Amino acid sequence: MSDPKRERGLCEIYQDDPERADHLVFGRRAHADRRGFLRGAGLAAMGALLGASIPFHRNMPAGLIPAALAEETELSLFETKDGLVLLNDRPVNAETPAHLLDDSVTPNARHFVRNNGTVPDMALAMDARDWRLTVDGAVDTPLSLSLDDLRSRFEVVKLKLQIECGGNGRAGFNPPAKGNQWTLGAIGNAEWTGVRYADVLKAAGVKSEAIYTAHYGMDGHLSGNPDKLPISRGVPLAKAMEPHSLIAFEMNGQPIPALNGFPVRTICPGWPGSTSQKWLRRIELRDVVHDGPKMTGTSYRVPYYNVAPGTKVDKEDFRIIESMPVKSLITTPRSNMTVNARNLALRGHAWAGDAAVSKMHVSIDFGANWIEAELDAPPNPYSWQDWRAAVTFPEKGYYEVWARATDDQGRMQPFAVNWNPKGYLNNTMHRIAVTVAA
Ligand SMILES: Nc1nc2c(c(=O)[nH]1)N[C@H]1C(S)=C(S)[C@@H](COP(=O)(O)O)O[C@H]1N2
Ligand SMILES: [Mo]
Repeated sequence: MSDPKRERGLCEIYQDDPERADHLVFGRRAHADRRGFLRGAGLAAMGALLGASIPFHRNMPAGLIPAALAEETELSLFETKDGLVLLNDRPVNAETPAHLLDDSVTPNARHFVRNNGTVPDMALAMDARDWRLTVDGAVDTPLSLSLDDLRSRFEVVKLKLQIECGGNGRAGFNPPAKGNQWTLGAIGNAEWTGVRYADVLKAAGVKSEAIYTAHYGMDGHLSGNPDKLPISRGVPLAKAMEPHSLIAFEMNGQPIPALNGFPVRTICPGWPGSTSQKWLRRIELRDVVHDGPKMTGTSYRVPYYNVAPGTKVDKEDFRIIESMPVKSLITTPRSNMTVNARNLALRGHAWAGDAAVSKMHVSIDFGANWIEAELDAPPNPYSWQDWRAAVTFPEKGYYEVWARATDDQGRMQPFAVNWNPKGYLNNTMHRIAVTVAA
């Protein structure tokens, strides 16, 4: 993939700190060979990486990153992911097949990736020494915090939190909506370590006029224009002050992976994933609703009334999506299984944005009868909840298992969800196919 922005970024690192750049590009192997960059072991290592010798290597300036590698670095991060389906490589977008989301806590390698721009150099280098978080705008005392400041000045908390892309399920809409054609897998529930968003804002002193937050990340715009941001969203002050909204620096006990926002991101759980800003560098408190890229127009917005499929809707009639709706997944078994038994154990997870899930049902007869599943309480609010059920098929043949969660407000997943122009909030029931052979 060609990505001028990223290539320039790497060259900049080479100029500033060639040792770190070598480490980033070649890994530990070339690290010690820096002075012999294009001789001996360094040359051999580079030849091996390029898969060919370099006839003109004597002319190749030290500190020049081979174009072949510059172009591959970001996408090669995708190799740290396990079984994800790549929907787009520029920007990188990848979802997790439902059966790979079986764990109660989603491993880093299985957490989906939704990028709007390019991964910043700091994340590629996994080096946060120079990182600072600025907190400014409508605050009494603007702050500039290092990672150590975050850890030492605030209480550190660990929470299991679900992040779901607002467009998860978009592939199910007809007429189709533009954008990534997510099926089911733009959802994850990792354990995040960080500090409470509220504690950081309180330390800065929230001015009375503050009503909305603005999040700024370090990722690059796809155009390569350094003055443009790929995405900058925010939340109403009340959501930021919610005790489960975090400024997180670890994912499942590890530094946050480069693709998922190293070194620090916001987590505003239960809301569209776009409010959980990756590669965070600045939080601004504003006295108006934030108007950064992907906050305005029809981004992450739906009409406030139902419309027929394909309807053109006036821009004024769109509202910003806040809580995501009730939803569930069947993670065992995977769809399209043939089983040689009449009894089948099912399990999965259910979640409901700001609400909790109170009931979980499954059906094996296209929704004519519903069997109540066993549903666990969440380990903490905003975690998804595990469920399990056992079903018995009356005879051999083709079946579908349908799963339906109900939240604590009595709202249920629909069989078919109302269409909207940008293809958000698809929370139709998950259906899997099961063939019973015996
Ligand atoms: N800086 C930045 N933050 C971002 C994004 C981005 O492109 N840049 N994508 C957002 C969107 S749309 C989603 S759904 C989540 C996805 O988080 P993940 O990639 O860790 O799964 O990150 C959000 N935060
Ligand atoms: Mo998203």
